[in-house]
Amino acid sequence: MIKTAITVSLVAQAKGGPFVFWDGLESACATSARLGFDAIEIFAPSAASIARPALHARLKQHGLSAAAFGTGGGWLVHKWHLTHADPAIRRQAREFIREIIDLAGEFKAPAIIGSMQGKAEGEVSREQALIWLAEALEDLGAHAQQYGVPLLYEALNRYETNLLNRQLDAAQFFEKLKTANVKLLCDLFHMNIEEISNAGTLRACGRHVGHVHFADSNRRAIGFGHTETASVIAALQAINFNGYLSGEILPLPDSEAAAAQTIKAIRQHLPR
Ligand code: LER
Ligand code: MN
Repeated sequence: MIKTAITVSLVAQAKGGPFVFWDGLESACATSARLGFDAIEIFAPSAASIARPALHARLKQHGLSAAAFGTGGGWLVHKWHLTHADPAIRRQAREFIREIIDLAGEFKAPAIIGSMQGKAEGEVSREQALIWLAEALEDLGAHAQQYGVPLLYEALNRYETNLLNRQLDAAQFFEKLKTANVKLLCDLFHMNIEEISNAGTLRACGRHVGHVHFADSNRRAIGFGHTETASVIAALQAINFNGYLSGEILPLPDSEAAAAQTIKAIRQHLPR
């Protein structure tokens, strides 16, 4: 069954970014549960910043799960990433992500590699960056396996990275890895920039699709832009997707209205 989630950012440096809730875990959990979401997706500054027993208790109290944990705090707070020219920074990036995989694993949730993939620039060729990215996905994907969750890799649009911008290119890249535990995070906002067809791409990626950032063409809640949603949902059903549709969107006109529109749009297509 397809599940529903909404994003909460705990990272001050992410201000202005595409996250719905910004006022801490308690209010995010209370509003998400009241609106009927299954889970929250958490963007934290680091693994150590999360009080684990308190988060377990809060999720339980509200009947919520953790859908996923972002790792982009490593980029926003420290400017670390996996394809940096400096080997010490690449190592710090990998350890930062490994710690979030361990945190997320405790919540039976996957970690997401988005902005932590970095990009090819300066003395680092794209060819070299893709070798480092593959090494990191191999290592971290295998590391996540002990928790029975995948590692999510997000192909970002051309304005954010020059590594892998299209979903099928990323899926084909995974097929060269020894681990089968790396899955796609398909963000419809990035797909609207890069793909010929959102639905056709999801169908082509099939079993590789692990998580969806449910965002409209303008990065607002689905229904507030011009993305054609019925065909996307039909494609996800056709590939037997049973992960999360997670609203990683701008909090417009405000957080609660963006979250309410997200769940309304999902229920229009997937009635309970
Ligand atoms: C993160 O999920 C994302 O979509 C990126 O645009 C953040 O840089
Ligand atoms: Mn995203």
